[in-house]
Amino acid sequence: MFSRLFVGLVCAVGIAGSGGVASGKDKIKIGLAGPFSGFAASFGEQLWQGGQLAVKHINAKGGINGHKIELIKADDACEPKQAVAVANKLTVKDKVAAVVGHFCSSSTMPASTVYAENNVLMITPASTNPKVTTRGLQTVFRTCGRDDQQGVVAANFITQRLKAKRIAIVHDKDTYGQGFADEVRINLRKAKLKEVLYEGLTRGEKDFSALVTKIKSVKADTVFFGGVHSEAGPLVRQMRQQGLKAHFVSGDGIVSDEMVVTAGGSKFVKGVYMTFARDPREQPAGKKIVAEYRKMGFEPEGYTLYTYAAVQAVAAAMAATLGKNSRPNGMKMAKWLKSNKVNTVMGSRTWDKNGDLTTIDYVVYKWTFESKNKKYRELRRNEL
Ligand code: ABU
Repeated sequence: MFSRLFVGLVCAVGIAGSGGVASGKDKIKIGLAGPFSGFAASFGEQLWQGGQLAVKHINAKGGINGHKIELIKADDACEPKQAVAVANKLTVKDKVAAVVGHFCSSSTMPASTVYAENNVLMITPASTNPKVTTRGLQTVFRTCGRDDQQGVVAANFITQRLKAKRIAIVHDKDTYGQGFADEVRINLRKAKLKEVLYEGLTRGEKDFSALVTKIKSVKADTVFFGGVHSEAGPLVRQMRQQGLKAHFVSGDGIVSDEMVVTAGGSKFVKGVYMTFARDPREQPAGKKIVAEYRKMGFEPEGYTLYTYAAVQAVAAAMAATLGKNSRPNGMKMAKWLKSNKVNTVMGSRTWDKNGDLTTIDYVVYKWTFESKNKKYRELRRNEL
């Protein structure tokens, strides 16, 4: 409602596009929205570090068509209502030209409606629920993959490599966690593996002993968990403490060092499998930037480089579509991104008509703790 009123106001004063630069040397404001507090704050830090360094590098080269970028940090705490409030603030008060974020699919979806209504381009680096990009919002993009793609890889791994016979599926009842678990379930069933347990836990709970007892009682040889580290860590620790040796498989919701912290130590996480796209830290395009992060004392794990890439995509689309003395226009930028490639820190990227990447590169990782910068690595062929 609030955002619709704003659209009306914008039209009434005759501004053609979204907020942001008008002329001269005005700064271009870009929102960086994510969970900077709460259970997913470690992911928020990945997003912030990714966005900040990208902006620093772009500004050092003169900015976008001569305009420097100002990054506006906005904390949604992965709470959908707070995410909508953040989206309204970024569009109405801050008048950002584009948004990089959010992190949680359950926040990204309602926030993206606000951005679309206000003609503001939004690129999420990390929200993987398919519905983020399949609701017909033209200005919504992502630099990560989707859980229907990730679900196929996880299910194939569980059936073909682990050769699981008795799978327990656990999820956190969240848009991402349950959605991903359901994609895995669909693909396991296609492979004729019906789960022996399908159970939702409550986010924020720390005592999973009753759930572990249940998993033991159904004699699961493998547990798939759809959710994030805040519950995955305690769950795997309590499984091991109760003597349950079943394989533990999860996804990109645990690609944070916080997985080790929440589990209570590497001995509980060692051997955990997870699906995630191919590690951009290993790609030639990002080598120098990865080295720069490490020099700063920050390991660009998880979604850091995805956020850097999202800022690069915003900058490229804006540079190509921003006329002299005009304002950034979400629809124009979106159209440009759907028909051009962007060279990013992760390599060259292109997007389809929904705003999804045309590259699908999910693989399986194992937490092996081989070195300080390599706590998890891609599984080799035929390796378990
Ligand atoms: N994709 C990992 C967790 C973020 C989300 O999609 O909710």
